[in-house]
Amino acid sequence: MNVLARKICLLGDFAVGKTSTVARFVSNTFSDTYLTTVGVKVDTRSVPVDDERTARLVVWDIAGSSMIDQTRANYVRGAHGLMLVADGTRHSTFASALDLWLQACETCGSELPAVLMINKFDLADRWELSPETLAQAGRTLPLFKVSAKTGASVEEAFKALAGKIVS
Ligand code: G3D
Repeated sequence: MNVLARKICLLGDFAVGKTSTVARFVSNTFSDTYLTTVGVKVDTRSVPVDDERTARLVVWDIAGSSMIDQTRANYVRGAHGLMLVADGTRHSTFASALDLWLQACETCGSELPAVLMINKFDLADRWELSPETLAQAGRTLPLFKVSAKTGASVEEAFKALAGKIVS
């Protein structure tokens, strides 16, 4: 089995659920107790990509509030892919996720593969994103409606990114 290490960076506004989606993916847990990420947290999990290859995802999660330009540049440098995270209940976080993607690509000087997770699908009745907005974004990049709380589609989103950056 060929094991390929790949760096993934989480990008998204404060409190969209970056830390929660990583915890769901890495250890299948969810905590309601809010603990702000301080600095950078790095977790890993391996996922099979096909019969011959496994991606060892090294997942970087950074505190949004400390994301000054230089920090962000260091954070995304060397990334193979980006997990963009928005909160479906806050429309502004959607535009931010796409902006952060463009800024990261500028920093790295190339278009980084990305997947967009719209988190908090368990609160779908409070979502502020229209089906048209979601459909349009889905034509630009793979989009998953996820819930770190219930676990819905979190695994699928990370596996989709793994497939993108290994293929
Ligand atoms: P961040 O790492 O992007 O800053 P966090 O975000 O993962 O710390 O999550 C921010 C808040 O959103 C937390 O709530 C967390 O429990 C909540 N949250 C994360 N994912 C989900 C989800 O899928 N559904 C719901 N309903 N809530 C979620 P608090 O209340 O502690 O601020």
